[in-house]
Amino acid sequence: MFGKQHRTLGEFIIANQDSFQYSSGELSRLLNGIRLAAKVVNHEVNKAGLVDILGDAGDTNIQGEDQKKLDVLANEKFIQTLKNREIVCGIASEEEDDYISINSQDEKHQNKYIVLIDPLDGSSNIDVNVSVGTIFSIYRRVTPVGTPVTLEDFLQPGHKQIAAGYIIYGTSTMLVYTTGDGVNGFTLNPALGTFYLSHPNMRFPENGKIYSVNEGNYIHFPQGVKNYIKYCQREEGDRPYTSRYIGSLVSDFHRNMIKGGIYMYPKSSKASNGKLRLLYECNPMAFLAEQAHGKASDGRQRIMDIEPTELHERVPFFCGSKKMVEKAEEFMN
Ligand code: AHM
Ligand code: MG
Repeated sequence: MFGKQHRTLGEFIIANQDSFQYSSGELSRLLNGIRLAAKVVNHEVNKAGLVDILGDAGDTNIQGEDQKKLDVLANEKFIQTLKNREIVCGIASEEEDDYISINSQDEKHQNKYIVLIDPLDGSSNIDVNVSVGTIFSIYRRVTPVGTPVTLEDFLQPGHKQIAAGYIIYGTSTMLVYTTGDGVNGFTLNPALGTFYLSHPNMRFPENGKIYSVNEGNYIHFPQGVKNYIKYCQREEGDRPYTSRYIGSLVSDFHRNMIKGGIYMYPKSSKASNGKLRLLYECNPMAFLAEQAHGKASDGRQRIMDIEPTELHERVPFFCGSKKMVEKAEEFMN
């Protein structure tokens, strides 16, 4: 059913923990926490259509519980699960204005890991039954263990990530992640509640034929981006390319990684840094892209080399098959 390999995510995490440079088993526990939260959120996402008959956000459902918007709910589930594990010292989320500092049980701030998440990305797609995703990024703290976390722990460049991944709630639910040793994808068997290794060693084709961008913003794009889009559409060689845009970063990225393609969210005359957030959208996707032999850039430099200055900072984002991103960069420079 899931190809030749029947290894579960849990087994895979344990089997690979020794290859990880800080092989304390803590990262494994953290990834297991994410695996659990993914299953809980998957359950909620799959019920989404029922919200219409059980009541809207803000209403009370038939069990007398307050209905919550799914992105709020996903945020709570991830935070709860990560807090309970005694591994994470700080969490930043798209849903929270400020970062959350977590005291370990003994209040001695012994936990070492920082997690940044976008609990439910592409959430405008939920109401119309289109795939959404969760994105996560993991770092070691830089301030000393034994002290509370500070903003400095969160503002690390992407190349310092020790793990990153996403969950895609699509026609099937998948968890795809990297710890810096390639990218592996696991598909959830909903009947058993178990993720199985279904996509070992995922790689972007070096070149592709899909471009993904919100072309409704075309007139606001910089000239270089407009020229690149025209290049994608020109009848020449292996072009025109196919345009595919779901409006859900995780889904567009996932398709492009499998089929070959480029995702773009450029800056525009309306948004000087584009829309996507560096710390919990672009950096984790960039880490995955590079580990999958693809590339991620802001048009000029490597995403993972950007020194962050703010928790919710935005950057232009070009990500996907290496040759396509390089070509787009040529047009922009
Ligand atoms: P969100 O975090 O508010 O969901 O926004 C991020 C999403 C991405 O998943 C998607 O690629 C992009 O926004 C779509 O934006 P637009 O509708 O402007 O094309
Ligand atoms: Mg988002």
